[in-house]
Amino acid sequence: MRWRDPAIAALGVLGFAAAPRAEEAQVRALFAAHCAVCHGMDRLGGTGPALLPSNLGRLTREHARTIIAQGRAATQMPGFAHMLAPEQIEALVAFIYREPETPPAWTTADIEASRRLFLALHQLPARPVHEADPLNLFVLIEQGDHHASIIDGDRLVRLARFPTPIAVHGGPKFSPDGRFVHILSRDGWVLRYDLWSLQPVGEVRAGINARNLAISADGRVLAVANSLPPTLVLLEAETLRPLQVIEVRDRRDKRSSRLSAVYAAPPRESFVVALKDLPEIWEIDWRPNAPPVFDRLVTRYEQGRIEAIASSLGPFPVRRIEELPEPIEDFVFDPAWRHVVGSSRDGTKLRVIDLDLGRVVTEVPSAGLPHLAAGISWEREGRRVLAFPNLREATLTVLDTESWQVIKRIETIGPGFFLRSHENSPYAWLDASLGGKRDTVQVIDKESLTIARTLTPVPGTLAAHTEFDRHGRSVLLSVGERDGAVVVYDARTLEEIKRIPAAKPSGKYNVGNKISRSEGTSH
Ligand code: DHE
Repeated sequence: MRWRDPAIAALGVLGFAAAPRAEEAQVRALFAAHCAVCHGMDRLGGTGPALLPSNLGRLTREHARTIIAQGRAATQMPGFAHMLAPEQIEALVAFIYREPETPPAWTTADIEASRRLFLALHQLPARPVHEADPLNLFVLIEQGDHHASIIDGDRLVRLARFPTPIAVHGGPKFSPDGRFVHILSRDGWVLRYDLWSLQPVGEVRAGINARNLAISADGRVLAVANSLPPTLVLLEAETLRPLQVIEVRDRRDKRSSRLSAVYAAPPRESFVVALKDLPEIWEIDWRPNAPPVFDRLVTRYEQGRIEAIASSLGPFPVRRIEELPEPIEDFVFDPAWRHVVGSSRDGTKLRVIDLDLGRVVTEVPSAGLPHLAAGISWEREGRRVLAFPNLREATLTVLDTESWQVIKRIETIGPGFFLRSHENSPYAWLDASLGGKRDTVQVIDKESLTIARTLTPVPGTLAAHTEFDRHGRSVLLSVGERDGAVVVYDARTLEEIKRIPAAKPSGKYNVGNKISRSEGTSH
């Protein structure tokens, strides 16, 4: 696979911001001698991850220093303490956290050059090579050694395990028939994997630092939201061929913006994109050369009320919703896909944006930095509610989706990241991984909005992401760091039924729940 191939270590040498000349030459020489073979002379990554400030955002300098000195367990990164003096290690740390003088580019040609198709569609079997229910498989991301596992959701056994790009983040996205899964790494690599024949079929690098990806409801187009460069990349899913690279800039072409996230809105036949540095949301029609979303809206609403303006950028028309009070940090759709609920940067306000009218229609005060991407909904007392955890407050917020009023803030044992449920379950599961009780999850009664059970699967060990199987019978919970496990619970009795060993398991994603757009999971 390409991200493991040293040949990808690119050759171009980028400059970097001012440091005294002799020191600069020395650190360059050090980097070239010891690091470039795996991380690329341009620091864009190769067999090792990219070493640019945007890609290192989650790594402290202290940790970086330790990794350079002592290496990184379960990776090919060796320690250099026996070869390099502490000052040299320090200089390398300073170097990799320095912005390049020229922002690195990743053009359509770079994307195309990184693309490899291992197997074409006609070379793949016509039916699954395994006996498991293809719609009850889980894709489990194991960050400990950069692998993914395919778990049979009925027998709760591992069917396959394969290497992924380094540092996979966010939800993989499935083709509408559930056959293919697309996995994205923080360094922008997309891996397409066939869940019927249990083998990777292709890979491409869509950007240098990516946020997330989405897939169109017809399964034909993938959209990758990048931070570096600030682009939205549209790929043909079957071949991973770049279809269009959209530079994210304001209308006057003056300011560019990183992207926060892209999500698919199937009833609208569009991708909806939140911009991180500009107060805009974009909607992109995923049918190439289709009439812009704007034109279709005009037929439904009188023109004067529509504030969005259409602009056409190549074959995929972009509709801009502009002049929002500030950029949207994180968002979730309402169950009707008409509105997005987005949070302000400081997390003190939720803004409900009507996608058809193209403007904010309601503001709701909030606190604790809502994690809206983790939001799920369900029917309660004849009304649909939307619930989401808060990253800086030990609460779960429950909103009414008609009045947009807060029904309840449920106090929990600690701030959490992930929330999950299923149509067939009376419970929602929430971790507390951002607080002192990171080994504990809580099970919330969706009707009474109270805590039904508090579970600590392995005391002292991180317990985080959960996902139900497609029938809502069992719940799989990621526990632990390097030598961790997926702990399986009976969704009704809340008793543990099995442990599947896993290397630092993070997210796991059930095919059936994802392709049916189950109300209890993220999309
Ligand atoms: Fe995530 C999903 C953003 C840190 C694990 N995370 C997402 C998504 C976004 C996001 C926009 C939705 C993508 C999708 O599914 O299409 N995450 C962010 C951040 O902005 C943040 C706070 C900072 C950052 O470093 O980017 C962040 N995320 C983390 C972590 O530290 C986590 C716990 C460990 C990790 O892998 O880096 C983490 N994020 C996850 C996981 C999902 C995710 C497991 C998928 C959730 C799901 O069930 O769909």
